[in-house]
Amino acid sequence: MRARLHTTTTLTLALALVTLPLACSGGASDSTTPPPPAQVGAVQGSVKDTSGAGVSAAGVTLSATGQSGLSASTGADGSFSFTQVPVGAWTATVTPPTGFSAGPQATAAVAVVAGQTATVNLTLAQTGGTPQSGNVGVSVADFSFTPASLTIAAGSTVTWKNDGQVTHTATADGTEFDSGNLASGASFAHTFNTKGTFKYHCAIHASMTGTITVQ
Ligand SMILES: [Cu+2]
Repeated sequence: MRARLHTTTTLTLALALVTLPLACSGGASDSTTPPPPAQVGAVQGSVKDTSGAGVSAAGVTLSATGQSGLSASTGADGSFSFTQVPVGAWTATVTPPTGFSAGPQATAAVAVVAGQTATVNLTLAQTGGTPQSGNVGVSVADFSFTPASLTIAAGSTVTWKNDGQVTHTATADGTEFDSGNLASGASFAHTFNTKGTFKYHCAIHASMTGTITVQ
């Protein structure tokens, strides 16, 4: 008798547990609400080179699944803007003009919200031409170096700055340099006096690699 009572109680409890989530999920349907009218927002931003200078006359496109693409061109200061962009998840991509190459920051995701202006900043790496000299910056992000490939004149100093949120390093594959751990916001400089190609990586994230070519 005692055993039977126990079984019944357990069964009731189990049923209550099964029924509870069903009761909670009921009534969530809002099929009576009419669909909202098409809504739009705006996107603005800039295209810069790795020294922070604006890149003019660069083509920027916005694309999103199920939407027609939008395109614009950067002004003299590298800025661009889009208006009347349908709400949704868009991807902004810059096509590098002559003298520039697309780095990991040539594409960025941008969420467009009704009535609001989203900002997206893109970065291109300089290519060819004379090697950079003096103080040259490399941005360390989560999880890439920009520019990943850099050509400098012998005697130039490269400064890596951790613009990401997590700790990274700039560590030569050889023995030329090693920043040690760079916390978010920290930087490390190394002067390259010897010509050659120096590959490096992040000692924490093996997929982060870069190359410094000294001419
Ligand atoms: Cu890293």
